[in-house]
This record gives sequence, structure tokens and C-alpha cells, in this order.
Amino acid sequence: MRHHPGCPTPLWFDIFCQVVDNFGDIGVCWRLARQLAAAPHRHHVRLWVDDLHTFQRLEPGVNAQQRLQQLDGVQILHWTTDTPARYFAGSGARADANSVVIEAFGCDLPPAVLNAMPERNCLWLNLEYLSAEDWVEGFHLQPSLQPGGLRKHFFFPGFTVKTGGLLREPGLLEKRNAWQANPAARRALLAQCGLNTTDIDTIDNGARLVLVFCYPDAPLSALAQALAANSRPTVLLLPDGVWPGVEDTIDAGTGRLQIRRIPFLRQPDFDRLLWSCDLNIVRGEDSWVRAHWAGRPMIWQPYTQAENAHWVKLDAWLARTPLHADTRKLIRHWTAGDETAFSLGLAHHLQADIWTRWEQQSAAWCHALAAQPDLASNLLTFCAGFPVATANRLK
Ligand code: TRH
Repeated sequence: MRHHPGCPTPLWFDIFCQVVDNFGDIGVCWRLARQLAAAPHRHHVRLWVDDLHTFQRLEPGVNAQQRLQQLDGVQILHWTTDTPARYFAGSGARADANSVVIEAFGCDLPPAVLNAMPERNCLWLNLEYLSAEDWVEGFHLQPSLQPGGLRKHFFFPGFTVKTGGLLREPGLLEKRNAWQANPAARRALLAQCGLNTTDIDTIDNGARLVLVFCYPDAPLSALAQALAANSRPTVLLLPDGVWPGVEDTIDAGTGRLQIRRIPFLRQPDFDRLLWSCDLNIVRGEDSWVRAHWAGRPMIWQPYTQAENAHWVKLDAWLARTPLHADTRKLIRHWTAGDETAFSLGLAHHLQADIWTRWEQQSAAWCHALAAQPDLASNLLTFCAGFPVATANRLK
């Protein structure tokens, strides 16, 4: 029998990650790898990544020149076309066969691993992209027959108990609550982000703090205008690379909007920043999930896909949330890039009673999601259900 959560026998995980674009691929894999390697699980985790430079942006502890390194209990390997086959020898080939190979987001496993797998007793999983669409429940954990008689299982993250769930480390919300109750910690983080004492005092004295991590086609000018027009001052944080050149082009005029460029943070600090803000505007996959755990108002912009598939994803998610119809419309205007509609919608949401409603609905949504099992626990439960000798073979 395989390892159950809480049981002392660790599993051997090999997670393969190809960085296709942006930071989400490695962002998700790094979180999963760290969680599996950390207490209480303490599994053996090897993370194979083809782009260490992108990885280094969200984890400066990574040495982009190093083929093999250890960080946060995870063994990180630079996966290149010339990675010697012997480096892959251990993948799916452990003598005790308690091994799990995870290909993230349908990346192609190296031939050396594929060639070794038919003779090994490892479990083969494809970690899929997150979606709130209904069909995910039906496809989650379904096997697919592969050449050589292997079967691969599709593990779908999701927003319901019939899916693989969302990444959420043990005690995350307790840590968040402690953080949100500690203004000194927020001050220190904002100082680390480069904000000066005047800015930090302004925030401590009640200015609204907004983080914007979005794609370039978002209606940023409308956002700035609506915030600047509101009586409550705002400090708007823009991570490196988001809305380049804005500091020179926006004249907030009213003096009530301060725009501040901040450096790319390590993931744990990025989470703390989300917990610190009043409104989080996020994108893609991983920052989307993490903004949920802040339990505060958020706006999500999905990654643009062919044939408007991202609109289907956005609407599926909105339909699951308890958000008011006007808030859903506001979030749709952001993805549509509709400057006028977004500006009007945001102005409406900045009114005290509407804002309070948005806050309450966001907190309730976070609470409901946190009552479900998290992704790593679901993954381990699935692994535990597989007798070693029949893990990947069709009978
Ligand atoms: O970077 P993204 O746009 O990635 C996207 C999505 O994953 C999308 O699904 C995928 O198809 C596309 O790329 C190719 O957005 P995402 O998913 O939010 O990933 C950003 C990661 O960067 C996330 O792990 C959080 C992290 N991050 C930091 O660690 N520090 C920071 O300062 C910032 C701004 C982000």
C-alpha cells in the first residue's frame, strides 16, 4: 500500500515543468514541490525545470547556472535537451517503487523517462490547468492509455470537492489572519518593496492599497482614473514589468493616487503582499488562486486563449462565486478592456456600502473554498489508493 498522509513512509516525486510563457507554470510547480517536501509530508521531491532564469525571478535562491541544487527541501534539476540520461535514471525507477511522475500541464516527458516507465511501478500523473468549468469534475482522475500499456491519470485542480482542489498549505489562513492582525509586519514588507515612510504612513492612516498584476491589455488608465477620483487616497502597487512607463504618462491630478513600482517578490512575500492589500488584481493561474486566500476583493484576468476559451473560464468561475451581479460585470469589463464601463463600475464599487458588500462576499467565498480539501492532500490521497504493482498498468 502506498503512503497515506501522516504515515512515515515518504514517496518519491518527480515533477517535470516546462516554462511555456510567463511565471504560472513554474509558479504552480514550485508551490506544489515545496508543499510535498515540507512537513507534515516530507516526501522526496525532484523538480525538473527547463528555464531556471524565469524560476529565479520568483525564487532568487535559485542559481540559474547550476544543473543540480537543493532548496527548501526540494532537489531542483535543470532539464535540458542535453541532460544526460543517467540524470533521469532515478525517475520512476526507485527500487521500492513508491514513485510518482508528474508532468505539469501536458509537458512532454523526456524519452529516457518514458522509456524507463513501462518496466517500473510508478504512478504517472498529468497535472492540468485550473478551471472552474463543470466538465472538469468528469475528467478529474480519468486514466488514458499510453503506448507501452501504461496509463496516465489526469489530475484537475478545481473549485469543487469532485476535483483536485486548490493549492493551500496547512495553516495558511491562520498565518494570513495573524499577518493581517499585525500592522508592523505589513510596514516592514512595504518598506522591503521600496515604499518610503510617507507612503507607508499614508496606508496606515487608511489609504486604500491596491496591487495590480495584470496583462497589458487591461484597462489600466480607467483603473487609475476611478481611483484618483475617489475621496479615499490610494496607493497602487505595480510589480516590475506591469504597465511599463506608467509613472511618466499618468498624471493623477487629484493627488489622491500614488503609483509605486515594486520589485518581483519571492512567492511567500508575494502571498503576504496579497494579504496586505485591500484590492488584488491578478491574472493567469497561481496569483488567481493566491488572491482567493487573501479573502479580500479581487479582480481576475485570465490568460488570453484561442477561440475565446478564456471567456468561458472567466464566466465559469464567476458563476461559482457568491459575488453580486454588478461585481461580476465589473470583473468582466476588466478582461474586456472596456475603459468606460470599468471606470463607472469601479466608481460604483468604491462607495462604502458596495465596497463592504464586496469584502463580505470575498471573505465568504474564501471561507467556503478553504473548507474543501487542498490539492496536495487530494493528490496524496489518490496516490495512497494505488497498490504499487498495479499503479500504471492496465489490467
Ligand atoms: O505569470 P502568469 O501570467 O502565468 C500564466 C498562467 O499560469 C497561465 O495559466 C498560463 O497559461 C500562462 O502563464 C502561460 O500568472 P500566474 O499564473 O499568476 O503566475 C505568476 C507567478 O508569479 C505566481 O506564482 C506568483 C508569482 N509572483 C511572485 O512570486 N512574485 C511577484 O512579485 C509576482 C508579481 C508574481
